[in-house]
Amino acid sequence: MLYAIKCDKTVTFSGGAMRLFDGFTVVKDGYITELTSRKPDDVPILDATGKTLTPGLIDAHTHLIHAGSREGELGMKLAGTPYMEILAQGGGILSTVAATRAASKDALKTKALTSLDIMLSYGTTTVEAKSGYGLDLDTELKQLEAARELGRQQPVDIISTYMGAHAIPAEYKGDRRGYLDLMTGVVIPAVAERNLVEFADVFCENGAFSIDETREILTAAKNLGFGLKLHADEIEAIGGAELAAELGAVSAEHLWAASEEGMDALAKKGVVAVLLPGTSFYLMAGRFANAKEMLRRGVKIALATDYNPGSCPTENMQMVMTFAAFGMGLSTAEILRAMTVDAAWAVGRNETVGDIKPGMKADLVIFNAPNPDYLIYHFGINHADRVIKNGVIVKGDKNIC
Ligand code: IZC
Ligand code: ZN
Repeated sequence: MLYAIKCDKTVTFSGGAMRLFDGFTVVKDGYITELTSRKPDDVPILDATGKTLTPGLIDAHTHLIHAGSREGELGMKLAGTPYMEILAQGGGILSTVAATRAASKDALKTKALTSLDIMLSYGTTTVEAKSGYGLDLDTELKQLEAARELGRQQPVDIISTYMGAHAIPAEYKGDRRGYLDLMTGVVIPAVAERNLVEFADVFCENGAFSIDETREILTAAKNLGFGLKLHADEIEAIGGAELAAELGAVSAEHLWAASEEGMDALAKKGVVAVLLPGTSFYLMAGRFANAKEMLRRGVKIALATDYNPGSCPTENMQMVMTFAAFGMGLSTAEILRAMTVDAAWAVGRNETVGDIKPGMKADLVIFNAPNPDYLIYHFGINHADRVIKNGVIVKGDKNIC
């Protein structure tokens, strides 16, 4: 299939800074082949004049596959019970673990498919998905198989991450050593053998996994060829960012509490900081990751939803744009970069997606917005008019004339 999209506000990052190109983006057989200001001859035109064309959004941090929901904890949250306290009482993550263990693979897929459809409708074309609601071997494999099957069944690309180190399961309460041995000795090798994931992640936080435990788990995963990610310095600065740099992780995620030394370590090692301002909002944290300071220190940042049933139940990347602007003070250009070209680095897809330039996959969003600022300015609604995945219009009017 060959066509060209005509748009006067085409967001590209070729050459570094965000640029608005006025012209035609030529799409052939799922790829972008050319950006040209001259109308190509004999090619159908998709007219997006007066709208904004961006790369498909990349949501680099989600807990997509799970069962159940946690609105039952809303009252406790609003009364001020901290997130980690709800977990310590056996709720939080552990309540989603119970629901996910009880669910069939088909039930997990059906629920996640609804979320993927919502994501796509808001402009997300690539998503990272973490396991970690099974914790035991069978349920972790069930979650990861569900992700793999869904990746083949619907348009959004799914990049899988093993995150068994999300919480200590009830059956290992009082036996942390036993659970670490299960992960490193049984589950991680089984996941590797089935080639189910690209990355491993650990919830490295007081009340979850310590720095030394995180190092042990991620080293076992690294030895079996996994790329590394860490939930780091979300609530307390315990050195998660520094550990991400030490281990050569692809990304460190959350980072509200990251120290300046931690930020410098990320910059030095080229570890992408994946920031989740929706979670700051939803946990009523009263603070956001210091994105401006990270950028000043040369850290590459990505912005993602953290979609999960506890600390950020939303699939909507456009809402995250709003939180990033009004919570972190990021500019429109910084936000769009962090959801496209730099988010692609966080999931190891920088060669294929995240920018509008020849050779990239034609993953694109046409926003019903006269300019990029408008996306952030007029908040809380869905601006996506058409979503294109591998050159195919998957949301919105499918006609090209
Ligand atoms: O289910 O609460 N932070 N893990 C670490 C989460 C949030 C997901 C959840
Ligand atoms: Zn998370």
